[in-house]
Amino acid sequence: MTFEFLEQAKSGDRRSLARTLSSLENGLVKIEEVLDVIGPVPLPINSDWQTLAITGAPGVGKSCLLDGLLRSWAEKGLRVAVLAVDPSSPRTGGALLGDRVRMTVVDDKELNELIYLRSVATRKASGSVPVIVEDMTKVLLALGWQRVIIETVGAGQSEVRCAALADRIVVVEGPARGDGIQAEKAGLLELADAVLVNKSDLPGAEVHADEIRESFELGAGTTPPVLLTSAIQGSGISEAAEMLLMLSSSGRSTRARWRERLLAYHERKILESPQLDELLEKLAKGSILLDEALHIIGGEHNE
Ligand SMILES: Nc1nc2c(ncn2[C@@H]2O[C@H](COP(=O)(O)OP(=O)(O)O)[C@@H](O)[C@H]2O)c(=O)[nH]1
Ligand SMILES: [Mg+2]
Repeated sequence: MTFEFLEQAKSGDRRSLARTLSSLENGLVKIEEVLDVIGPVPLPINSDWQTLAITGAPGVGKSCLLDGLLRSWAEKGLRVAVLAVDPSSPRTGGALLGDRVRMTVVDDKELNELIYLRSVATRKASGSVPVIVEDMTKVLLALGWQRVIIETVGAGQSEVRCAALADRIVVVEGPARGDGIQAEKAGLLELADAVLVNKSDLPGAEVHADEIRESFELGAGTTPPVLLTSAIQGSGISEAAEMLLMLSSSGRSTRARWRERLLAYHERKILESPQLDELLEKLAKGSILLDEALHIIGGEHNE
């Protein structure tokens, strides 16, 4: 089967790029088939990251921040693509509308050539969302997008796993709400290479930044940078853009990240097993045990 749109995506046509990504999302093509046509994922240059996750609770201002960050990066001539993974939008099943309205940077005629925005429709997606995001990221990098940003809500296993795919993770927080840093937040902060405390125009932002810095000081290794930003007022954005571009991995998050990647990889193996249907059938009938099913899936790849 030939996929003409892959060739067209390779020559820079955005419609064909969109079609390629949708085809991955809907399970109509395999990543290997796509890369066969468009070419391999380039290796990173020096120690620069290729993928950055922006994660945090809904409403903290990730999309607004990204609008400002993209502007700064595009002004430097970087080609940046964004994958917005946001299951919270009821209308689209992704965040297309919600995100597009605030992304003013794409209205800029000089910069929009350098920016590509795409939402991942998490409810429509056929396979596991982290797997789809991983594949889409590969395609974007292979097509010459220099950096890929993954915007994802920092709650829920699938979302955390999407973030863990990235080379670096920035956690976005809002002002303090007087409840300190509870377990769920601490778990997310464990993955952070940097933290942006947004809405610094509102009271409590500095207090919260201090709380986060203190919690980092308790851990081992270098502490991730914690910066204050106001996406609405535009303050701290160019500093944050600069800091993020140079960001090295904090090291302390490495284990937690590999844990998520290992789980995602395992899930992928299961979902992509050619015997999955058959095994589910047998499990349902009670003719095999879970252990046996896992063993069969594991064995497929060692033959
Ligand atoms: N006061 C204030 N509001 C902000 C700031 N950044 C974003 N917001 C508002 O917070 C809401 C959620 O922003 P959005 O970027 O969609 O958050 P996301 O869900 O994290 O992507 C919107 O109403 C924004 O206008 C900020 O720096 N200060
Ligand atoms: Mg958003």
